[in-house]
Amino acid sequence: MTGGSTDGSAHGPTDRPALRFGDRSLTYPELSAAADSLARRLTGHGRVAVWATPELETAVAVVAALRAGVAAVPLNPKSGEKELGHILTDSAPALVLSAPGDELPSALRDLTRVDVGIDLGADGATGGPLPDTHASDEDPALVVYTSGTTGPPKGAVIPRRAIAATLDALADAWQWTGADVLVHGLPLFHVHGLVLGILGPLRRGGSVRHLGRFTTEGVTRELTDGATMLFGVPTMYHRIAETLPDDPALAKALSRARLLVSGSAALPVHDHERITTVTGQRVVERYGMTETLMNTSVRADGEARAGTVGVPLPGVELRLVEEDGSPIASYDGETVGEIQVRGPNLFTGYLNRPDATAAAFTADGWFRTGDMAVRDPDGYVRIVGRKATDLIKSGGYKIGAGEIENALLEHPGVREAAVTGEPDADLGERIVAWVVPADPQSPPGLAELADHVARRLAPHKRPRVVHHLDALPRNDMGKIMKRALSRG
Ligand code: MCA
Ligand code: AMP
Repeated sequence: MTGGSTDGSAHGPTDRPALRFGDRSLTYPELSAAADSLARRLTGHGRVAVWATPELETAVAVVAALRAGVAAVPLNPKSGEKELGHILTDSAPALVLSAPGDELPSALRDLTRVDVGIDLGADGATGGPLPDTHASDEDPALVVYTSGTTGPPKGAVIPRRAIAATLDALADAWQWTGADVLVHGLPLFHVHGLVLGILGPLRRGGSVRHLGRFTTEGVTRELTDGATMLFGVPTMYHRIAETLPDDPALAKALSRARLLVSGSAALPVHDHERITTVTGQRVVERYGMTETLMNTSVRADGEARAGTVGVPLPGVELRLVEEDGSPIASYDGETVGEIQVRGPNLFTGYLNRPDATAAAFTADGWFRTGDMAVRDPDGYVRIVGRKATDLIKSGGYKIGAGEIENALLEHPGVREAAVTGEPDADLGERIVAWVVPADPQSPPGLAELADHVARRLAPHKRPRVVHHLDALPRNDMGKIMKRALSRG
């Protein structure tokens, strides 16, 4: 398996850009200078928070934390006050790293702020070699917050070993090398955009060009100008599929790409087909999770099969289990079971949540993903659904119904609330709020509730539809019957 260093330090002097964000870029020597200079200030600290804007400074901050052997907690810069408060209390970072001009919310004002400098030049690494961090492979590299069905998000502790293992397995599956130039427009506070999208190219010694925000124009420009790979969530590929018929430049750019990869949610077969028809390219799907990093992928040298997430990556053990936990012995492409995985790609646990960590694993170390799938006789995995209906995937973000319900209940105009996901061609699923107003004469409207949730949690967690009801349908035990809601 191919090696490398996740923090880019194994790649010798080269004038090739390691990172490019808009018109700002860093070569490997410049990245080393900036990251080492920052790393010296981090060594010996506990966890550090990173204000994860889609900018060069975020990448430098995370690389510096890796070099210092300090765990980084990426923060969504659009986090609302409640979500941010929870993450800060739970992860207790020693410092917050941010770009010099960034305005930070009041919740972060008590933390010591360290500005990330990037303009040191290739010779800017003063102060001698980095002190030895003594970081072991099992030490945490990242703590990434991820939603569950109820309660606030949990911090998945991702060790250095998992990042290395997953990136090297993907290199094997995708024939990913230092010659690749990746383009992406994903946020940098989740695994997809940060681990695959930033640390991936650095481990290979390649380049990444971040778009700041996803646009089809940006994709066209970069793929026309030498980029070889594109990573995106299905919403991005859906927008590409919608644009393609009227955009020959986009079609041409995509047809030149070496590899188009989709993940974080299922890419509908219709979008696969529309893209293939116009560009001749088959989008490769891979399946992962914050807790497991990447589990399966369609291989670059394998048969592309739309609607599947391919085969287990090297080093990943994958099985399907029945309701009672017994493994399904033979794969017929029809029998549905829960996916369980085991391997060096897994996280070590949820921060401060031994209960949740214990519940997530079987006694013999398999991680329960909660994803339901069938497996073809030749090993290809097809995800068919999720065990928990209270988890919503919208735009590739995992969102717990419970956390939105709790936020809605904090609005004075809401007496009762239930949240469901419903199919959405663009987002995959959209968040729907079912609300019993405190005052039926003046029920809170969509904009009001969307703003309320966006301010408290994050904009992507806001409801896109609100229904007002006289009462929520409940069973004899008083439990809300969400299926009755979704049927209208
Ligand atoms: C709208 N906005 C608001 C409000 N309404 N802000 C405050 N209050 C409001 N009421 C803002 C939004 O913040 C956003 O700002 C803009 O208006 C548009 O919002 P929205 O419609 O939600 O966004 P979009 O442009 O439609 O976004 C689609 C997207 C996005 C770009 C596909 O969903 C996205 O980036 N998804 C990626 C998720 C991801 O990376 N998941 C990976 C998880 P602005 O435009 O300024 O942002 S990791 C994972 O799943 C595993 C490991 C795996 O397998 O990968
Ligand atoms: P997250 O916790 O945000 O990391 O989301 C992980 C979840 O995203 C998985 O448990 C799956 O439900 C879903 N997911 C990721 N990739 C895919 C894919 N290619 N197809 C279907 N679902 C996916």
